[in-house]
Amino acid sequence: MKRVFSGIQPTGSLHLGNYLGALKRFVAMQDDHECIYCIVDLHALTMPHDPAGLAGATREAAAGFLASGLDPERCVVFNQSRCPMHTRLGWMLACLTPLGWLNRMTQFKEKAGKKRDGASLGLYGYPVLQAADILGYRATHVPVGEDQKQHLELSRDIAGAFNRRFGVDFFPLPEPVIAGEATRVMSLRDGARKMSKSDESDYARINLTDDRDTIARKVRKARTDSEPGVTWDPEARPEASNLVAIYAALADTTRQAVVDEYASARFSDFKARLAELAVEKLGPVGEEMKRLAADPAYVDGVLADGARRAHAIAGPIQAEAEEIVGLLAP
Ligand code: AQP
Repeated sequence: MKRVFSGIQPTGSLHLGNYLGALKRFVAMQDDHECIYCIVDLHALTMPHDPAGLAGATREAAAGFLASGLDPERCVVFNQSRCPMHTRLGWMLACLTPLGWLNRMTQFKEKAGKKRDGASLGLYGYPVLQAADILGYRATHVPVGEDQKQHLELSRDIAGAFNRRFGVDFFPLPEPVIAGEATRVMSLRDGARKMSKSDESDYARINLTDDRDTIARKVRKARTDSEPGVTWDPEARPEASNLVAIYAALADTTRQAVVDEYASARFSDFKARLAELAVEKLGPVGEEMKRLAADPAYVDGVLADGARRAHAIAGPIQAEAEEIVGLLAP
C-alpha cells in the first residue's frame, strides 16, 4: 500500500485554496492509501506568531480536517510538535543539505521579502523540516497545491542525498500529487496573487469557517473583468478563469465542461450559480467546524491518538536512520 503524508500550517483560517489544493485530495486518498495528515505547528513558528493563539489555531485546523471529511479511524491526524521524529530527523537532513539548494527556494524569498538578513534560520530551513516530515514516515505520495512543487523536488533531492551518502536505499523518493482543476487557487481580489491565509483582505479568500451568507457575498463581490461571457483564459482573464477553475473543482468536473455549460450565459449569472455551489459545498464544512469548536475534548482526543500512532510509525524509522548515520550502534 502506498503511504501518503501531507500537512497544513495552523497560521490562520483554512481557506478554499487549502481545501481544493490539499484537503479535498487528502479525503479522496484515505480510502485506498495509508494516510498520515499533520497540522505542522513547528512550521508555524517560522513566521512571527501569537503564542496565545497557536494551540487554538492547531485545534481549529484539526476541526477543518475532520469537517472536510477526514476519518480519524482511517487516517492519522496529529500535530507535528507532538512527534519527536520531525526535529531529530530534520537536523540529520539539514547536515546533508547544501546551502545552494536552499538558496533556490522561492517561498523563502517571498516570505523573507527585502529583509533577508533578518529572516530566521527556521524560515530558511523550512523545506528541510518539510523533507523530514515526509521522509520520516517513508511516505511515497504527497498531495499538495502547486505552490509546494519546488519544496517537494527538494525533498526528493534530500532523500537521494541521504541514500547516496550512506550507500543505502532507505528513503523512497516521494511523489508529489498535484491534481484536480484548481491546484493554485488565486485571490478573489487579485488574479495574480495566490489565495492565502496571510492576505490582509478577508475578501481575498473564502475561509472554511465563513457562514453561508458570507460565502455567497464573497463570491458575488469577487473581482472580474468587463468581458461578458464565461471563458478559460488565465493570461487575459485571470480573475474570471480563477472562478471557472473553482467551479470545476467544487463540482468535480473539468474547466472545459464548465465553459461549455455556460457558453451562452452572462458572467453575472455564472457567478450567481457559483455562489450557490460554493454555499452548497462549503456551508456544511463551516457548520461542522462550528460544532467541533464546541467539543474541544473530542478534537484534542483525535490529535492525541494521532500523535501516538504517528510516533509508532516514525519511531522505528528514526531509529534505523540513526543507525545508518552512526548515532546508534546497530
Ligand atoms: N491558493 C492555494 N491554492 C491551492 N493550494 C493551496 N495551498 C495553500 N494555498 C493554496 C495548499 O495548502 C496546503 C497547505 O498550505 P499551508 O497552509 O501549509 O501553507 P501555504 O501554502 O503557505 O498557505 P497560505 O494560505 O499561503 O498560508 P500563509 O499565508 O500562512 O503563507 C499546501 O499543500 C498548499 O500547497
